[in-house]
Amino acid sequence: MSYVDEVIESVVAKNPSEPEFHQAVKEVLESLRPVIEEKEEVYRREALLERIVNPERQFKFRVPWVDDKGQVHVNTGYRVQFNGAIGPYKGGLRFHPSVNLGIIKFLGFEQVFKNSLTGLPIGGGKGGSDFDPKGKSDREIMAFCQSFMTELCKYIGADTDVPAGDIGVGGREIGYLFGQYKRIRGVYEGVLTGKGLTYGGSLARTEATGYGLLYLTEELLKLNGIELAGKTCAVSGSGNVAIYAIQKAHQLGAKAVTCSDSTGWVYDPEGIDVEALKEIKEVKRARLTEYKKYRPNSEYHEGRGVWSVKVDVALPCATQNELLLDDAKQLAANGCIAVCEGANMPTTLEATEYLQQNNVIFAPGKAANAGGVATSALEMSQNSERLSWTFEEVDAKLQQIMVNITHNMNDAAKRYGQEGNYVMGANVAGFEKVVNAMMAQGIV
Ligand code: NDP
Ligand code: 2IT
Repeated sequence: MSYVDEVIESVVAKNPSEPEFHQAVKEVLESLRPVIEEKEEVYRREALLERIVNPERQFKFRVPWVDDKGQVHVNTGYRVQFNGAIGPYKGGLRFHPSVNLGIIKFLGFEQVFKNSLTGLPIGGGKGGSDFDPKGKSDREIMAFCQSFMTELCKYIGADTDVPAGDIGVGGREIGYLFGQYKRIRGVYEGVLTGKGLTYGGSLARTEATGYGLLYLTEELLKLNGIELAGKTCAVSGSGNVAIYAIQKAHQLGAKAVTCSDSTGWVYDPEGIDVEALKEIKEVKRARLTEYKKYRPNSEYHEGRGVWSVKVDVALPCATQNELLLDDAKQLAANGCIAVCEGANMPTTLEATEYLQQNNVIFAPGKAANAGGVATSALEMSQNSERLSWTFEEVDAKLQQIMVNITHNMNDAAKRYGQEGNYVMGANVAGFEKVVNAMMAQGIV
């Protein structure tokens, strides 16, 4: 059996009930086959792949908190420090009832290669909790965040592990988490990114993932001789990534006509109204049913359905496995040119294969959504030098990073004779740097 197949088999056997982790490992290792086969003997002797698929360490802890009625609840907290070969562990925290160790491991594994692709010195990690922030008061959110950080603060630090936001964790949560870290550890340091601008946050971090997604999409289309301006886009999700993806799409002359949340989706043929969306989601923290009040000509539908709309570009920005084989078929049949992933692993393996086989340009999340973590690394730089850069400075660096990622994944795919296979290109480009660093640092 080939080394790749052996390792995939052992990951499945040793990590039962973690299908998302299996999926992420398969996607990466399958596409790295030619790279690994070139050096199979060395890699085997070094147990390189076994080291790559095993987190360096993982923490699981109890998070008790009290609700507004005095009832005590207990959630589970996680932090997985996946790979620290190229820098301090870096990656977001997710608060969502679906969170379990397998989800955090898939996200941490992806993060290792994504962070490497940014070209910046950050290792890979991820954390979170099965806590559900929906419908909770501000005080309940604060109580949870303080309890979560009381445990997490033992394992993190500006030079060791630097968490940030992800699903269910935005500016409000980062503020409460930072306050509690500072209170317990007594250190004012850049231990989290995505902080508020008055206490060490970076301009453009809020916008970075969505903006970066569009910078990469524009560059990738350009490489393929296509202009983004004038194209229509379907966006899923209506959170941090989706909102700023829609905003940047409009700024670049494209039109985003959909968005969604976990209960339904909106079709606005005139283009999604970003200010309305921001007010509904960032201020009122309400459902998308509200959108029609702002835009009477739009349609609201229950359930899922954004991929049924005829568009040129699809930008999944909600969650994992939200774009299925049937959706891929429908998008391709409707003439969709490109799918670029704003979320982490939103497209299933079968859907990805179908899109690639049907000549739909496909940019994997670890490249396409890397602008968020890249700007987090820029926040870390600013914290280290105790300075703040202007919005324009950060945004220009973000643009350059996304352009570089686009070319690096394109070149890596070409080097292995698989031009246009950006899944392979991104995995190869991300893997090479991490493996180099690991080999140089010995068996650790
Ligand atoms: P938010 O919490 O801000 O928004 C998430 C959005 O996705 C909401 O509209 C939410 O709807 C929807 N959603 C979440 N889970 C589900 C689900 N199970 N089914 C249907 N809809 C769902 O998160 P972000 O925008 O930050 O994150 C979105 C994606 O982007 C995630 O995959 C995340 O890992 C990835 N990402 C985020 C980065 C960042 O900087 N924030 C960076 C790189 C990637 P509802 O509110 O109804 O739950
Ligand atoms: O998936 C991701 O890259 C993030 N949620 C952002 C991580 C970060 O450290 O900014």
